[in-house]
Amino acid sequence: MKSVWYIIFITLIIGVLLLVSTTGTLAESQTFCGDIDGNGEAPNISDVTYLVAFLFTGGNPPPNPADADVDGVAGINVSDVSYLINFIFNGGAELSCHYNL
Ligand SMILES: [Ca+2]
Ligand SMILES: [Ca+2]
Repeated sequence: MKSVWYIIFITLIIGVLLLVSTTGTLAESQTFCGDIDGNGEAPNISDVTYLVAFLFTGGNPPPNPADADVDGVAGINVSDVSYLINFIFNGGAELSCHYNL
């Protein structure tokens, strides 16, 4: 559990750095479960960064909020961040978006 919080902390730092160094807008595209930043790419570190920024640093909301609710439990929170990190980097359980927000 401690390592999960470490990963979240590191991700938060990376997210802040990316937000500071990134400008521009996201292209409109069809999204899917885990495509939190809506760029049409498979869930990756940029989706984690986007979600962390939204939750903790006042970043933009996900284009399709249901795509960010990846843990199958209603609501977007740190559990979704943890679930997404586990899926991407640790071969965790499949994403389970909750489309009834
Ligand atoms: Ca994406
Ligand atoms: Ca959730």
